[in-house]
Amino acid sequence: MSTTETPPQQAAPRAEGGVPRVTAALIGLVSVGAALGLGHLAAALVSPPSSPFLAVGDTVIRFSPQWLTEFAKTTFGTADKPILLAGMGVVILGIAALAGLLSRRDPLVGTVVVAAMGLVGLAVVVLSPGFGPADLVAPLVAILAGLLAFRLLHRRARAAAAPAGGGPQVSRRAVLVGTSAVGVGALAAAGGGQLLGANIGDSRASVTAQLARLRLTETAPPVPAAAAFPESIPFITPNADFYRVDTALQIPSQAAADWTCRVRGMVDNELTLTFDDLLSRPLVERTITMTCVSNEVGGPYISTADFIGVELRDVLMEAGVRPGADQILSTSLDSWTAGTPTDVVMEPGRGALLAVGMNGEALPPEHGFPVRMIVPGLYGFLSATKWLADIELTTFAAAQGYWLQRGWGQFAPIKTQSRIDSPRGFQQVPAGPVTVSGIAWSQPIGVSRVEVRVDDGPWQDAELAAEVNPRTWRMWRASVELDRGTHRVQSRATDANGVTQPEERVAPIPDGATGWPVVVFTVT
Ligand SMILES: Nc1nc2c(c(=O)[nH]1)N[C@H]1C(S)=C(S)[C@@H](COP(=O)(O)O)O[C@H]1N2
Ligand SMILES: [Mo]
Repeated sequence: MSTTETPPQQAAPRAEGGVPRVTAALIGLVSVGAALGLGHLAAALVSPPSSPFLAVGDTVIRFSPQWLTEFAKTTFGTADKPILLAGMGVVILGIAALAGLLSRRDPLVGTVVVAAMGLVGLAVVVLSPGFGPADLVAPLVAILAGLLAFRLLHRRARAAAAPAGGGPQVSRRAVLVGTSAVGVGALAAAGGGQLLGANIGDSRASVTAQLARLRLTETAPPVPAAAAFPESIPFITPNADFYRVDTALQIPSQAAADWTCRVRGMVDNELTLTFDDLLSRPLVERTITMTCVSNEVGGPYISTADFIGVELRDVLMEAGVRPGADQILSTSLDSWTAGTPTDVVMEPGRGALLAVGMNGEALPPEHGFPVRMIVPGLYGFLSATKWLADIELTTFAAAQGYWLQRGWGQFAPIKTQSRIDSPRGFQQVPAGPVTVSGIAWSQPIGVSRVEVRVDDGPWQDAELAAEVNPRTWRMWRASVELDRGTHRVQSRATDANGVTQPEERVAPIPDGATGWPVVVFTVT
């Protein structure tokens, strides 16, 4: 009879809600998680920059307006990248969960959203600088993983939500367990990709061992005790404390054995350098203070290390720079670029390096392993390319480096500056003589004088520690006698030519901050 032949539609009311809300959202989230995780793992195996998640982050950085990158740098400092990635993760997974929620009865919305996100990842990877066919693997793996995870999990969840007899029986518990398992797998894949991508430890260790065995043609004299006062910061910055500034979301990881760098463009003899070529050239060690143009007056983006490397000038002489090639355009493995004035690097005695070592080790991954450029006296943004991949001799008329395109200067020699390190701002110091101390720098000619003044009183000469070389910072201190209460101390440095750092406050953009540092503290 017709009454016993219940049409399937009539059973539908029991499953009307479709997949429970939490499960539905979780399925969206976990599926996109699987796409990101497996995409990251596939990229680590094939071509690390092709990780769709990181490629999207790189693109966000590349196309961010200049005020936004400045805001991020000044607000979050070196945490700006983790914060960007975390923010992106929240947005992407939020959309994914929403897509899951909208697919409680029908997988269409979720399928379309997962596919669309995958296609955005694919497009971003394809349009990234340095794209090659191998870079297709990771975004395609991501799309497949996302769609497959979503369709399978959704089908199981629908089956569990359907009434008994409506199809293959799946318990709700099994759905949650299966979905969670995919989520855990996604996290494991992402973690595995992260580990694999960063694994250049063996190559670094062997470079460190090689550097220890090689005879240097010039060694940096040990820093004399007289170069610092008891109250000074360490003269040589340990690698772990060396300031770090770059646009890299994922540190490029290339083994030294795989490194090559062409020296090409407006040269008579194009060169292709390997890492062994560099080590077979005369190696020099130099103590150099590096500074970032973004450093505010009193800021932390300055550090000093003993760098080991090859004279860049000698390499360029060998390549034969053609007349008119006023720019050395260097490119990193992550497609960042810097345009260095050729005449500065070619100055005899400037001491620009293709550096391979830092404080007795191979370069740390975050400071440019295996090879970086360093030009004493120029801010890093136009000279200190890390993870060096290519050197092209060209003109400023023909090409612009990364930060020049974003409004920073074409020529930016490091400005003479001083910084007060103690007392710290708002510190309470006991009554009696107070020692004010700090650093001053004027690469590459050196500092000849530092003065301090308290509460706009007369300037008084600070005591200078011994100069290590004119390419490094110089330590200073002064003793001041003060009444109880709040005081304001300032400093100013004078370079070897007798030029004093200007009082006028100028922002870092486009070519470096100026102004006298001020510290306010209290004598109790
Ligand atoms: N590949 C690459 N190299 C780079 C950068 C970068 O973003 N990418 N930033 C430059 C800037 S602005 C500075 S100040 C120095 C900082 O070097 P450090 O991180 O070793 O201190 O690296 C330079 N080299
Ligand atoms: Mo910088």
